[in-house]
Amino acid sequence: MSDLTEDVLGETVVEINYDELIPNNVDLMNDKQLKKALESWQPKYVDWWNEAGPVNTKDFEVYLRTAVGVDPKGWAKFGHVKMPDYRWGILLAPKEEGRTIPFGKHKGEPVWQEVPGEYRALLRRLIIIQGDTEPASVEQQRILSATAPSLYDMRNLFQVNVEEGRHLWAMVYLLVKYFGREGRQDAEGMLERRSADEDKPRILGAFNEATDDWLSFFMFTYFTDRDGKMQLASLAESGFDPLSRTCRFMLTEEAHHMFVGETGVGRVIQRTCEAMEEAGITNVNDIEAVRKLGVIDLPTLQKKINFHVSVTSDLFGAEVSTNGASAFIAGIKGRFNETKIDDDHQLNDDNYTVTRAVDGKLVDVEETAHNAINSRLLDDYHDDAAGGLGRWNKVIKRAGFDFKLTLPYKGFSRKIGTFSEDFITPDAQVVTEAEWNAKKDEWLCTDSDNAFIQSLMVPCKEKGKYAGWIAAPRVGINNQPEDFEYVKLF
Ligand code: BYC
Ligand code: FE
Ligand code: FE
Repeated sequence: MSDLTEDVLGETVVEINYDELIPNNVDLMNDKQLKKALESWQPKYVDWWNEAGPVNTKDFEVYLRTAVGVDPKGWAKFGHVKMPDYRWGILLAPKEEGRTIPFGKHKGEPVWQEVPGEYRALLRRLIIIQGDTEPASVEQQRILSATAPSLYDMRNLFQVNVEEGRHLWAMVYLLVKYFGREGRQDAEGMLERRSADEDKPRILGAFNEATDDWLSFFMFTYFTDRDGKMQLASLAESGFDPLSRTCRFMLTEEAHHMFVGETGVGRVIQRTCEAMEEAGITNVNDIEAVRKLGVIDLPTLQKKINFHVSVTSDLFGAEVSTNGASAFIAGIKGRFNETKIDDDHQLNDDNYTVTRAVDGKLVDVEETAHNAINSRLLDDYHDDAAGGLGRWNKVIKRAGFDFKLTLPYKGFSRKIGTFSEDFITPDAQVVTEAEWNAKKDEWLCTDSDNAFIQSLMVPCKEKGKYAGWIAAPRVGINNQPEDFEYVKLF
């Protein structure tokens, strides 16, 4: 049996062929060289997964969704899968006939199906950076299954992990298919670097931070996977069509990762509010009293938000960047929602306002729109991230507590870019280094905050049951009943 069929245009293979070692909709069967290169990379990938992926999960059967098509309605099939038997595939969104480069100096020209020579280095670098984050996140999350607060959450973790693994496949496909011998070497490099390794760390800062408790995991999937969304959306606009198509399909998976984060944090907040209500606590800042209930106090949640927003903001690079300008002008990386923006998409005479700290004050400075591409994406990210906070705050308000979670100012605790030398508070005050250090423990988790969170990380493996610090989800995955066995542990 073969699922391989051609679409009406007879050109793009849109169905996925699961008969091959590597499920794909890129007609791998008829591209001998690519097939050979990927089949030689595949066992190394599996070795990497076994060594650096989720610990002690070899025999688990997990209720996973697997992509069976690239049609947005109905691409997923659900079923229990033994983790190492998961089929990582190469899936691109369908080709859009007649697509033209949507922005930059080549705007309006037909999109590239091959790498344009003059942009080869630029493209390769972006694909490597994108690819590197994917296995990095799996490595960061590898120990979490041991302390999962429920089978439902454990399943969500694994779903995110296998899809991040697939995202690596997506970038490796591009490297191997379009960048020859160098690309094949880059593909090897993806499996050699390790998150937080002293000698061979992952490329970007946030991907070397620890994600060793479940609150960090939920914050990561809400805030850092959202950088994934913004970056992939910008790359989905690319004039290099294979990159665009790859990223468009990746974005459909990204939505679930952020759902896991948003609902995860929301359930933590809900449980905390319930516990405070039951205990008759009205002062949400009475951290001692709240922690005695075995739930995470709201001020600590705010500190976690502050941390994850600041390290994720660094992922946007310097606000003012000639790299960002080059990628935009070349038509390689656009803005968020580029094609929906109503302007000339070239921005040759446009400016963008970038904020800097000057003499103890925040001031707005006009930069060329090209140089400020990263700054704009960071601003779009902060707007996008605000939505979930609004919904989290509703949970707190509905429970009758007077407390509001906020996004820290974009300049807070930055290591990269315009604010990297400054000391800025979460509410956007420029202060001295001494003032900042004196207050730091009010804004970011201390060792004792982290130790408290860790103390709650006791696994809960009973069907339909949840650890005491987190509420049950409102609905099951794929509408499964409450006591569904999301992971069969062996
Ligand atoms: N840490 O001009 P600059 C995801 C480097 S997340 C360390 O400021 P540029 C996911 C930079 O590489 C999405 N180094 O920045 C989420 C450059 O080095 P070189 C990932 C950093 O290039 C969750 C130098 O500093 N995708 O998918 O304009 C789970 C100067 O760079 C950092 C992408 O990022 C940092 N934070 O923009 C799983 C998209 N920031 O080359 C997955 C592809 C900068 O001079 N990448 N540097 O040695 C890009 O678009 C750009 O490379 C960046 C940086 C936006 C990251
Ligand atoms: Fe990803
Ligand atoms: Fe993701």
